Amino acid sequence: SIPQPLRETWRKLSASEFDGKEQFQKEVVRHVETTLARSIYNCDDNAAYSGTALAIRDNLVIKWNKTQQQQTLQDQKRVYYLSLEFLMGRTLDNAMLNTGLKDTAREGISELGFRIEDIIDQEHDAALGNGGLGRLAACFLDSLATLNYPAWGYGLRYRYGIFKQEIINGFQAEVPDYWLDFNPWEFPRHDVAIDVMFYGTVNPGPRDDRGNIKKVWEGGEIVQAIAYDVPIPGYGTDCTNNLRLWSSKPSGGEFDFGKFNSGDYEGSIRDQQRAETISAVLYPNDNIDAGKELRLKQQYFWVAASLHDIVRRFKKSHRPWKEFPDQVAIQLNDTHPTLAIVELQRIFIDIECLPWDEAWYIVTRTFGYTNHTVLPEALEKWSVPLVQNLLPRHLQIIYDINLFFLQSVERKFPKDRDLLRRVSVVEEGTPQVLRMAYLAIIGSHKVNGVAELHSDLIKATIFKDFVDIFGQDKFTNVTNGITPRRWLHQANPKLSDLIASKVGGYDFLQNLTKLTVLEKYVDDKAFKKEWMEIKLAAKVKLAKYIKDTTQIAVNPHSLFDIQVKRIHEYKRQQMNIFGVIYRYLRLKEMTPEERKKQVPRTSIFGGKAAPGYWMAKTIIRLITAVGEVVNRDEEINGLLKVIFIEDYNVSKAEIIVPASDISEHISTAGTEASGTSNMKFVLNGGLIIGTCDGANIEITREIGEENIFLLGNLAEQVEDLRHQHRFGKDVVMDPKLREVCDVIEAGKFGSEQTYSGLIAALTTGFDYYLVSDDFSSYIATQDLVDEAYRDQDGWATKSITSVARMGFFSADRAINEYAEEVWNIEPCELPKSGSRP
Ligand code: GL2
Repeated sequence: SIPQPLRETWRKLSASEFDGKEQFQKEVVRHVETTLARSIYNCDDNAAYSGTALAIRDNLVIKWNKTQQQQTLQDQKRVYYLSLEFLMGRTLDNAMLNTGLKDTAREGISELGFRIEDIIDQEHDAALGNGGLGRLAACFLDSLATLNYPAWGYGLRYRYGIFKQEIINGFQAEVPDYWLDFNPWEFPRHDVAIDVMFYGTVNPGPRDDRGNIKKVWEGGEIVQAIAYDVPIPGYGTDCTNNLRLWSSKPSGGEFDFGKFNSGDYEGSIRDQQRAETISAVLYPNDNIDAGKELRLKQQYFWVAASLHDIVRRFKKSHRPWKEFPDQVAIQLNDTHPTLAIVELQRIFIDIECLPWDEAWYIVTRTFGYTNHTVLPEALEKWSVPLVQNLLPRHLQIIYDINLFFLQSVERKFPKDRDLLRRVSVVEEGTPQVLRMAYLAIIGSHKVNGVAELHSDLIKATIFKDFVDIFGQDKFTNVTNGITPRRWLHQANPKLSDLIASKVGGYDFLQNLTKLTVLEKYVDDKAFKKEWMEIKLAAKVKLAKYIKDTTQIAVNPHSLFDIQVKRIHEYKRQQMNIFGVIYRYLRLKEMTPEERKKQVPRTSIFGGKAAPGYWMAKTIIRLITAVGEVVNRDEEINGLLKVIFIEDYNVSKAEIIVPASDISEHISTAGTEASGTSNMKFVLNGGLIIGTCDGANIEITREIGEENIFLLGNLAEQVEDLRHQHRFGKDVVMDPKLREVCDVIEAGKFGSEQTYSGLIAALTTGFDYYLVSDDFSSYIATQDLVDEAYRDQDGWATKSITSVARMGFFSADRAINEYAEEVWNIEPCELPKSGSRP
């Protein structure tokens, strides 16, 4: 750092934020001309985007530096959010809104000859996540900064994010998503380089102070982790937190010069590529555990680098180790970072030479674990031989953690051998596997689910034994939330402005319960009219997007029925498309007079299927095939359209979400842990049709049963129904569904063979997801939706009332709950802009 006497000079010269339109313009032009080496003659939208992003970034960086200095100075407890996924989407618009620069930028850029919307549109999404879990992490970062919490995110800097989806001949094809050609939002920190070891052996070393023989893990392959930092601005505050993403590179040089010089060019770069492969690509599975070695490498690489960083920061304070949990809270976003528990224990006992019990006490007070799923196929299990080979020392520590845990269980529940078998981290079998969720529970002081039903379910089912062992208090619920900044203010500025005009300004964006004021206006005719006009404008915008990208014209006055999310059997897009087919069949039977009475509908789908998930890909194919038949059927034209929006992602969601009349959240009860798009749609004045699952239940409680279309069997009925499917006598398919299947099997949507798996899942596959059981209820509920939509005034009432009651679902509320119940952290107030720490 700069010597004391010179600091005054330094301070005088210190960079300051631009202020006002002209200074902004000056910065944009300067960046276009000098940073990009472009000129007035070749500045296109893309260059204008880069110039704008760089100008906004300059201001952001100044706030970011101040925040980091202040947080270091205050030296409070921090939270570290470990997530393998951060589905950030675009940054520029969000950064402008959060820092209050949007209006300045809009005007400034327009005088330079560009439209702000076109510029925003140039940005590539940062798509480092699969779906809800990754987007939740991004919303949480926004809230942590907005609420001034000292918090860091830690993740991986994938060179390729989630693949880009193309629809070719109706089928999904995957294209790599290389997003880093120009990314002004990251700052490489080549000085923050951490060596991470894999493989190797564990050997006896020298004796420690207490005379015990130390274990030395050595001789492995070393890969370097390089930090890339991303500033995360809060809304209406200068607080700008840090997201640190690790990139892998070979340790000790680019490539092997020995091999290079002897002519072995391929060999010389092989190690480099091997190292770089670790952070090369995001695994594209949502709610499925693939168990691949490279994935385990990613996990350890990220966890080891992050913990090294956290421990190093703590050591700078020269506090005793026992104060570690008073300074550090680490949240495990799902089981993906569970090795952090083992790594911290390893650092304490092998490197810092703490006694086991002392170390373990600190470890367990540091971690919190969030469970995001009960689906058995998503629960992570690592094969013991794999871990033995890749992380031999960690396996020993896991065995010890497990042994001491099982001994404590034995003391509490003597001779219950089956209990010991059930709760052991090591599951017997060939090969043995490690149950990561169990390890996460044992190593954390709090375990939470993400919606009330989900938190109750994990306590009653997959983690029941652990509740008996550790007691109720260790298990809690934190219902998910979403950031209203991105999902209302940014995505739907007109609605945000209208709301602000009624609830007394934009404070509601930081205190979402202020939305309740809107209830006063549910009978205000002028307000309702404006409300519905804004909804229509959003539908017109989406219709234009659909026309531009698919050449299909949809009627913005039709009922927009939207289901956008990852394609998964448990989310039941198949039930939706079966329902669409059923509707089509009814329309075909009608006389022209009867048809005139029908509510026109546009069924919109979007979402990616995991590349290896064949059934999900078949569902996409059925949707596109139904579209091909229905959209060109002139007889019913206008009454039904079926659209599949290619490559659904965060920036597309920002167009789609404001445009929905009804959105579908129809998972088999008990399978969707929470869901968060349900919250986004309702916050934008869309109604929902859904099952009693995940956060739908709490949404119903908040907005009222009269404002939601619920359907289907309840979670507590699911097991019985599944049993009946397998062992019951006269199990017959719902007749309406039978009719739909017959039409598919008759080849109406192309070769029936394409769909044989989908039909078989309902019949010989015992209909695990209960499509047949819920189908009648689904169809009947869709009829109620039509009925309600005919009454546009009543619809507007439901829409406004629902928005007014959505305050609970702000991610700010969720973060405050974590801060209080799990992390025990306080906000860090920054001095007002202008003054220096
Ligand atoms: C998920 C759940 O499926 C989803 O219901 C939940 O809203 C999110 C965030 O808590 O987590 N779990 C999971 O593994 N993925 C999710 O989206 N991928």
